[in-house]
Amino acid sequence: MKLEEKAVIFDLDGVICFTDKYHYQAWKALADKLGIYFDEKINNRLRGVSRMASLEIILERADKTYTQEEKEAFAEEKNDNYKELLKNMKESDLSEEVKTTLEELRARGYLLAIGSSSKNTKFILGQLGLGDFFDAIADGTDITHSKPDPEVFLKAAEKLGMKPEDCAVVEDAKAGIEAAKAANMTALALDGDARDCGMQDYNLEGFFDLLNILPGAGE
Ligand code: B16
Ligand code: MG
Repeated sequence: MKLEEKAVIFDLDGVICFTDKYHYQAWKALADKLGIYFDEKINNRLRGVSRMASLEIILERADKTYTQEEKEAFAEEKNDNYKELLKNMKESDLSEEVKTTLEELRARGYLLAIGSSSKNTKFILGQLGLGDFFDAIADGTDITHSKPDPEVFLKAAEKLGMKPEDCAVVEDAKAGIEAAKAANMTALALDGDARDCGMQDYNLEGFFDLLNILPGAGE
């Protein structure tokens, strides 16, 4: 398959980098404190889902209900803990495969953007040495509706000045593939439940496979 798209929008967590273990540690600390069962399988359901929606998934197993104020305090506590853990991320956490593929796509003339649910996107990109790399960033701070709503990808396309149909999206989560299709974009599944959801246009063999299907933005 060869695509004719002119721009590529990347999900962040699970595509450019891997923060799952930090999300897991921070949510686990909160769940343990509240006496709620939480494991890595439940953590998988949080991929691509917003912070408050993630909390609601964890609270499904709580034996009491919490007020909105309490929930916001829980989310803030988790995020403070998570941000401390993110300080461990460094430039060497960006894989050579991701780095060289991104550089080659840029050399081939593609516009490159991030479309992430995370409100910590800019901090994470900075830690990875990608603070100034992307042509546009749309993240959790730009949107009111999280994936599977298409808002974050439509916002990224708008910031790039591109039509949705000229954008391909790279995602690891089902919610992200659904969002890409709802945005009328080409959905490329990299991993995880994105590959199992049946809504994607193409399964990537790995990040480098982008170079096989994206021959050049002007071609
Ligand atoms: P934050 P993505 C998502 O990022 C994560 O996959 C998801 O697990 C997390 O809950 C969400 O960001 C919000 O993150 O708490 O940092 O705002 O996959 O859309 O890049
Ligand atoms: Mg993701």
